[in-house]
Amino acid sequence: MDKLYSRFCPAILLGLLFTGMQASAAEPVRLILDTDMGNDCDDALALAMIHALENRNEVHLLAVTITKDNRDAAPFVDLVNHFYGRPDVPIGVVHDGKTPKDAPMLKVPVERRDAHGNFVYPRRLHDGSQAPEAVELLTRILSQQPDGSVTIAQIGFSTNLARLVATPPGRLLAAQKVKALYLMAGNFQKSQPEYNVFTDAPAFHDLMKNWPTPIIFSGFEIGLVITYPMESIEKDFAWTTDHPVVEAYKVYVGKPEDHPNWDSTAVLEAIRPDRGYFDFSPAGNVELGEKDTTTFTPDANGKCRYLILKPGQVSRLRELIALLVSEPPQKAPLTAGSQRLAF
Ligand SMILES: [Ca+2]
Repeated sequence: MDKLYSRFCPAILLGLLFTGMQASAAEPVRLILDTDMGNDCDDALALAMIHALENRNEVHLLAVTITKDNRDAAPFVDLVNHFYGRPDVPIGVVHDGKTPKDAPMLKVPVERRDAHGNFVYPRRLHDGSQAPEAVELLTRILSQQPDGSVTIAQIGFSTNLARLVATPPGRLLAAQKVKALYLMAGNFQKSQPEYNVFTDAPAFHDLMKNWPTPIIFSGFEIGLVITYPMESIEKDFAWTTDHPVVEAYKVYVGKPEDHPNWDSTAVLEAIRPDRGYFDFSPAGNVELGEKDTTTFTPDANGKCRYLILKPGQVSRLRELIALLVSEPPQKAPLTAGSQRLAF
């Protein structure tokens, strides 16, 4: 071994080792968000949290697909993505879907203009009809990903994902590409129907039957307790005068109060599955029960588990989610006043 080699080899090896460790530590979760944006402000809180975690390279938002069949849903998602400096996130919309009714939490920020007539929140999409169909987009995005690499968080109805796996090629694609599916759906404490399930119950039934990967549920009982604090809305956004998610929250909630935050819990666990935020049920199967309730049957070979609240974690999770949701974008927030986009 010559002297030069013996002197530098350990350093090079160490350097390579460290580079390898960094590469492995920095691999972000490849996430697809499927949302009924507009039916509750917690979808907007969850999207803001994803952007904060993407700032930290913990997640890469591959696409957002929407199950609320309303023309303002895609423009709202798009303007939030623009606000956070990620204008290129692909967005897909449901066709012939549920809850087409207009939603003020979407319409107010989508339509608001400044004194010069410019949109306060610039966006690429001005109507959902300008976006591709959701299953088409899911198929394209999944096909481009490495096998077993994608996490999906569904925080609305099962319409899009049930359609994806309704065909053998769709099931095969999901089985190949998706690591796990996180759902905000169901109620595992009480035998009561839950909104995301009963709004498209046939789709939920089909999803449970056909979805090929592990499924982790955040049930109604979780987000009911881990509320979003109104105090955060009032105090944590002093860095901006205009924020589309704060605006959506205020329009939706309508009064100064904490609001249940179901969707962020499923998304947080999807991105940080190893932080011990929750306990888990044993493995089992979830089915559509009577009157659109959800039934869980333990089965060692079952593909489903549901989150269980650790009482000692509630305040930690409320604070954590509020900190992430209120985190400023990495670049200056994109609003009409920032002059970064002329409209
Ligand atoms: Ca939702």
